[in-house]
Amino acid sequence: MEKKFEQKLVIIGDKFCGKSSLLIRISKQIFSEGYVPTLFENYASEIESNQGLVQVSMYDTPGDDNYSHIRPLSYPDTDILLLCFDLSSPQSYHNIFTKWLPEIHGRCKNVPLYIIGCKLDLKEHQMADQPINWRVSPPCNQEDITSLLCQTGACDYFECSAKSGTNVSEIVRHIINARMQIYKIEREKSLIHRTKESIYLQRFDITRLSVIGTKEDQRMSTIATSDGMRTDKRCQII
Ligand SMILES: Nc1nc2c(ncn2[C@@H]2O[C@H](COP(=O)(O)OP(=O)(O)OP(=O)(O)O)[C@@H](O)[C@H]2O)c(=O)[nH]1
Ligand SMILES: [Mg+2]
Repeated sequence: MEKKFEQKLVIIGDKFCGKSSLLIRISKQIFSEGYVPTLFENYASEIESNQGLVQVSMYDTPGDDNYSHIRPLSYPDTDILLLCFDLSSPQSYHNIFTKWLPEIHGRCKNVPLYIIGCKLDLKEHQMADQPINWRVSPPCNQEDITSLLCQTGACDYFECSAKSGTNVSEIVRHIINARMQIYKIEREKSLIHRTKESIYLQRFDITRLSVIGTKEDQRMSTIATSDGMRTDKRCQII
């Protein structure tokens, strides 16, 4: 049977920015205009990656400040963190820096972070209609994206629309493939480490066997050092 990988994905960001809608689009391929504030909710999705099938458990969190004290319960053992904002809400972008990055600091160490601009359809609509007055605007070119990634430590920045579905599946596939690539490198590193360890142990055992086989009055004194084996000069048994 094909081996399934498991990944825990957690989504955070301001209330009403579109987190639940994005997870519902990913897991059920539907969109609803209605708004039901989230407390905690889980969704699941199976994604075909370059390393095989990945079972992604998606943890939806409340953006409401009233739940700031319980939201961190979702953070332990996170494999992927999505930090969302609403592309039609300057405040939600501003809050990435003032609220969300401070909240995850120290709680999600070494977890790949992605910044997601939600409601792309509204951005496109409003750009034509009445431009949004941003204090600090989200990136519009590769240079801006690089600067945002440097400031936040995020792996990447994407924009999508849960309503139209634009970019949603592409983003998910990209993120899961990137995560599985890291997993593959980590696994290869640990295999190399284990192989080195077993060579070390074999050498140690062989030396001990030869020690048993030597004459009673003489013995090799073998000293294991952290950087390998060192065979000392023959010494007398007392
Ligand atoms: N036009 C448009 N509206 C969206 C999109 N995504 C979400 N919405 C709407 O925005 C509102 C809030 O969406 P939610 O997904 O519930 O927001 P949330 O971030 O989960 O909010 P909390 O659970 O309170 O933290 C809802 O009315 C959605 O229908 C989108 O891509 N485009
Ligand atoms: Mg929600």
